Amino acid sequence: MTGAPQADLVIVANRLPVDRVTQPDGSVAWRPSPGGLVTALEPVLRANDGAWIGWPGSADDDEFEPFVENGLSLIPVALSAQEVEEFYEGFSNGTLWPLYHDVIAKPEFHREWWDSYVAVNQRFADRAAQVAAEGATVWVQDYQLQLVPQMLRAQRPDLRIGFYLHIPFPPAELFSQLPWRRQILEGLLGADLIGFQLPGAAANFVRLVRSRVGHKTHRDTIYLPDGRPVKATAFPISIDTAGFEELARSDEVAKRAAEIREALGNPRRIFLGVDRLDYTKGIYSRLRAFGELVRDGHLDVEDAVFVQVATPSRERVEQYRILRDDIEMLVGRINGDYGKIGNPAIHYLHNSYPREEMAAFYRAADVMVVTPFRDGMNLVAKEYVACRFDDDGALVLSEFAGAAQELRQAWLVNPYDIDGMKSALLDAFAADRKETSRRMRAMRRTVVQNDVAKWAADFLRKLEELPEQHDKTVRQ
Ligand code: ADQ
Repeated sequence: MTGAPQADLVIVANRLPVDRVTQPDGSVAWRPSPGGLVTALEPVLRANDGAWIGWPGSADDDEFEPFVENGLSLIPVALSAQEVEEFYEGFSNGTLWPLYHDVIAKPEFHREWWDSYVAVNQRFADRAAQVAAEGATVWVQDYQLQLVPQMLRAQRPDLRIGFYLHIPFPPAELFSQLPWRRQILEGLLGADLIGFQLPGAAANFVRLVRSRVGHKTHRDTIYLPDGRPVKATAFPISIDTAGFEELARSDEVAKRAAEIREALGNPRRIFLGVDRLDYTKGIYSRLRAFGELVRDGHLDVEDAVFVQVATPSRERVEQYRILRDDIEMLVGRINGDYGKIGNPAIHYLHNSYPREEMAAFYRAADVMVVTPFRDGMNLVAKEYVACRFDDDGALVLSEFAGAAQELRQAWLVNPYDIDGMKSALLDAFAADRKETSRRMRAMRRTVVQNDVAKWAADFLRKLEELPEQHDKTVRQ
């Protein structure tokens, strides 16, 4: 065992909250990749001698020593190139991701991928077992690590174990396709508390456990044969609302937002889409809907422009390459058919941007268009709302995004219904200030009251409250 610290709170996630970069002289450095999760957990981690276990993000056989970055204790787990292919791109993103998102794409089932998933989960569990102090709390994150709770409990029954699934949990009819369905359910049941984005996902899980594993259940509680209860509960995730609002209010972002509007030719309305380039996000259908509105003369390219920011994602997975080609062909076709010199209908950016630039996009946009076919939550919708401190701007939101259960005042759409999306886009385009303010004010209340810090605190509090033999508690 390497000289890892003993931690009272351990986060186990596929990725570390830093990226490994090799500098020109060949030495290794770490660049923080700040996301909502680390922002929310940082204070609790610091207060509890916390540690974060994760993969540094590049395939390499070297095992790195634990290190401290920005006061956070980070513990890297190495993946070989073959494991990146089989565990990460394969089982995680080629099997579980499409299966858990309503089989929008066809999941592939390969036994070698599963073997690799088991081996990598075991490695993460072993590392957590070494690092966690007696009676510590371990919080495992997301679909890549669903076997870790059980593997960890087998070695360390003294631990308090939580698990959170960031993506949807599918209905029994779909989940049951998985050849390893029972192992996954049992893997998760190693936790004391399993968090989901929505109550429906938690109910799917409880129902599956009852029918496939045969355990007794009552509401959100599952009773294991040894008497240990497991809770399956919804904790809708959120964002660093105050942080986004502060950014959006800054002079730099105001200036940059004005520059963006200017560069776009100061159109009457700017539509904005921001997504990882993923087939669940509904980018193609939304651009088609917009293109048809321009084609049919409902929108004029001098009046309305669509900015689509697509973050490069999973570029080595075949389905993602095909999707990128399809979207880029569609953008080219729409611009070729309906654009004018200096006025393309769609501005398409395939790039990642710093938070400041994202805030400037949100501030510049009049209509935010978020139309996934299925999405655990969708943070982009909440980030847009957080940045609209002037209570202006319209949100068009898919009813199949988890966020739709909270942001009821958005223009809700069914992304499979292109005509329905067209009328929602037009309504949002034409809405007057009174209407947009009424809706935005209500949505802002929700996002201000429920930020990511509250999400993390609610989960950890619930985990602490569970009637267990544990005696240590996490200081909040
Ligand atoms: P994702 O599928 O990645 O997350 P989402 O919730 O929208 O989806 O989060 C994307 C994040 O990436 C946002 O914070 C956004 O600002 C950022 N981002 C997007 N494009 C970017 C770009 N070009 N440059 C920089 N940043 C960009 C998964 C689930 C979601 C769930 C989250 C959190 O699929 O449903 O909401 O986890 O649980």
